[in-house]
Amino acid sequence: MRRKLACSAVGSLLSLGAIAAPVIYNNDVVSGRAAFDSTITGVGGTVQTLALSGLTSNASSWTLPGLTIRATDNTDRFVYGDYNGYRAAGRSYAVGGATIAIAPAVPASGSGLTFTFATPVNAFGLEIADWATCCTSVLHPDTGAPVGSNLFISFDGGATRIVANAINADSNPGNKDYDGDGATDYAFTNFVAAIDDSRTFSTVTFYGDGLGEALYAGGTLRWAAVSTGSVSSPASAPAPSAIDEPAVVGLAGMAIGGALLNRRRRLRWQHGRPETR
Ligand SMILES: [Ca+2]
Ligand SMILES: [Ca+2]
Repeated sequence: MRRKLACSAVGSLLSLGAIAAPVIYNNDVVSGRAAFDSTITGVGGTVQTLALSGLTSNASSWTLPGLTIRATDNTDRFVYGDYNGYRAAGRSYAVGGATIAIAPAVPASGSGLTFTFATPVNAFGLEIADWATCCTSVLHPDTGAPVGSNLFISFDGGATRIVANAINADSNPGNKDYDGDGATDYAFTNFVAAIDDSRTFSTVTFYGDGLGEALYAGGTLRWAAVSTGSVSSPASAPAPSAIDEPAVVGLAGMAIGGALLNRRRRLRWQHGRPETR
């Protein structure tokens, strides 16, 4: 009996861990869009898309159908209508619309963009241009983020997810051999997204921390609101009736506490400080 309970507890712990994990995308734009859309429609969701166009350049906010975008630090931003002329040239790796300039500075979060939705969402993706052209050796002792040029998505100012890390140009998944000649084509376009189906959120912030790096974000935006747990929790998650609830709450607390402790430990090592416990 005791052994049976222990096995059941481990199963619950793993399931709870799966529920808590956000789903992250970092792909070239073509496969990224497809993967995101497939995930959303696969759980019965509807993908909303908006190809950015007609945005006023050197402005700090833009009101659009279904959402507003603003520069998080309220500074004016340049709008790049067709990054590198890829759309005009018919390139498959072109971002799908205009992009807004981001020049990562300290604090990095302020140099990004804030998206506020009329109807709350829990899945959000956007297209990036010119990421990882430089600044992939930047240290981040202030935040504990990995070395390099990182991209982040945060829902409602809560937990911030690193959706991409570049330590060189080849870290950008949009730099690949598109024409099949055996040599990488350095397109410097990619798609990043995050899904947090624990609940829904009204604002999403996006930013990068590659200090000195210029990048552009937007293109075709994608968003959705999926059912709670539908993406992160596999269909094999235990039925609620099969679980002793107080025990699960305790295990969830332990799992979260353990994860936080591990994260703290990792951050300490990244800061180069000794363990204190
Ligand atoms: Ca760049
Ligand atoms: Ca090539």
